[in-house]
Amino acid sequence: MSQMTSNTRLLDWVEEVRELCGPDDVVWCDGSQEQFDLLADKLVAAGTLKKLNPAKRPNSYWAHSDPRDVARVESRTYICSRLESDAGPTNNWRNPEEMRKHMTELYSGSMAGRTLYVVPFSMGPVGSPFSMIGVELTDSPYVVLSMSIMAAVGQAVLDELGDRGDFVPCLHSVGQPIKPGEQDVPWPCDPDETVIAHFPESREIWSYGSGYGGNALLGKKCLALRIASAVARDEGWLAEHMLILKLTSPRGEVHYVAGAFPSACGKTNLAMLVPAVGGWKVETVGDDIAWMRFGEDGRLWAVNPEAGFFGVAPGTSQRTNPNALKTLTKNVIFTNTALTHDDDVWWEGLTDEVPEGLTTWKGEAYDPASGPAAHPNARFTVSAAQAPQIAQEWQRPEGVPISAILFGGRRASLIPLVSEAHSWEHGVFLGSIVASETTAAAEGSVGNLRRDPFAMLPFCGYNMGDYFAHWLATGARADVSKLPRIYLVNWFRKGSDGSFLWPGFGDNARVLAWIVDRLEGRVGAVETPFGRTPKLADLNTDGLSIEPSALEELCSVDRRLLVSECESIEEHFSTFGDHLPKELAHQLDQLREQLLEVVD
Ligand code: OXD
Ligand code: MN
Repeated sequence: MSQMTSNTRLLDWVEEVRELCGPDDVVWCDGSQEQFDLLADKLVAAGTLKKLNPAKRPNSYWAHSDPRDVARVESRTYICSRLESDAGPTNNWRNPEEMRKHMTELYSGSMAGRTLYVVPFSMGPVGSPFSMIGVELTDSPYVVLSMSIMAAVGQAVLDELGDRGDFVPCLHSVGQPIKPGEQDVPWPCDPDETVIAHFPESREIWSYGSGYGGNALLGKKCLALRIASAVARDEGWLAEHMLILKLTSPRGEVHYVAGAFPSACGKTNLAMLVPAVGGWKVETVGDDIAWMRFGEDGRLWAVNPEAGFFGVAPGTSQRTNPNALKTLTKNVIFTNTALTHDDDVWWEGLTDEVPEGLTTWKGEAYDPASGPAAHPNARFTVSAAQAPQIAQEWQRPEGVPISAILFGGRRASLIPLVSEAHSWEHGVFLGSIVASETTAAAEGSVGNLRRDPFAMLPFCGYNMGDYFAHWLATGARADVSKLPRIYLVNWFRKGSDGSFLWPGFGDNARVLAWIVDRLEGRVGAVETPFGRTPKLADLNTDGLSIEPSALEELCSVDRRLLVSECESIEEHFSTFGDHLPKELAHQLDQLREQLLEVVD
């Protein structure tokens, strides 16, 4: 298809990339089902996709990647700001001019023998004043299909862009040109040279060498988080790695909750939760990203800029996330799951029994001795619109007003099941110290902490210390009575025997219910060093078999463990040097004071 715009900036850029990368032809994506099906057929013929059994999973596909290209590569992800201090201590930095030079060499001729696809996309509903338009130029048809599910794509976006509208240029090449006479491979990539570069000042993304997930679907982590977070700092809003859910109480009260959790902490499960407590309802607005800004009413409103879910498949089951399974019944691209003998998908955790005759994610006959059947980072890509529990207002241009923000990590000890921050500043402190703990089984040592502030460690497009300051400034210019309340949650606390104290999943609704009771002013709380925790009688435990002592332990804070926690937080904070806001150092001092009281 020929070009469908007269936007000269876009036309000039496409021409420039065509000359640099040297594809055989250029195809503009119109967002039609017809074009989607045509590309899918092409990928089936090339061996990249396999069509799944239509009787079991209509219009769905299975892909398996090169084993060297299976996840986001944080070590090769760069923030190329002019000053290194603007990237900060948590990001890899490269001088923008040096990076451009290096990558221009990589891109030179990199699309030979391939087609260059022009994918205009909108993060957020087309036409919403809060949406951001990007254009991804890619030589991967698999990326085109995935982007078409994850964002609004095609002519409508170009129409919105118009002649002079601005967009974020997102250049992507898998980095494996096809030489004349050479046969293509099902999953081209160049892992040794992979680079994912962000230029926050000029708002550009350049990605080379990987065809997988966040490295290649550039609207998600690259645009909607890294670039958007830098834009949000400049423009006074928040671009966050957060789910958004709609919670309706048995009384009919509606509250929208946003939540930031590091990877592997059940964010998608929480966003799609089926409450274990009667009368409560959870609906999904988004499972990964929230853009939040103040509305005219002074409240903080959140938009999910994505149109689909790119979720981790392993561990998803009838018990952990029944809504996800219902969402995945048709129109899905699965990547790196296992394949069943009758052309359906399977992954560890889906069923207790491993089916006979599996093909692994590597395309080999399954042998339990040689590792899992599905890659641990196997993914589903599916439209959010077909999720049965999607909130009807999920694409409302102005978003939804947020009542509460959750921060959670995986902590076997110390951090209570739930605690409420005393203030916005205290909440920012709690967000800044989010961490996940490695387990003894995996690492041979307990208590190995990885701090992941606001779950944004891999996704903040500028200096994380300045990001903390931006959060504090956001609260400072708000009407305090209208700010969301902030909560720290921890579903992963363990007892002395090493088993989880809290059942998690649907039972996490009990914690959400307590939060609503707090928001509605119905219940009191107990003061702890991390904020206010529930009075045990206020937690709804109907139908939950948990010992009162376990519940008490879950909500308690072992002040002795605070000693090493404070040292660890100090060490974490020290990495930000003079970019650390004084307020956070002050919050740490206050935590320490509680410690002194105990030692005295
Ligand atoms: C994701 C992630 O893929 O956070 O959402 O890694
Ligand atoms: Mn994520």
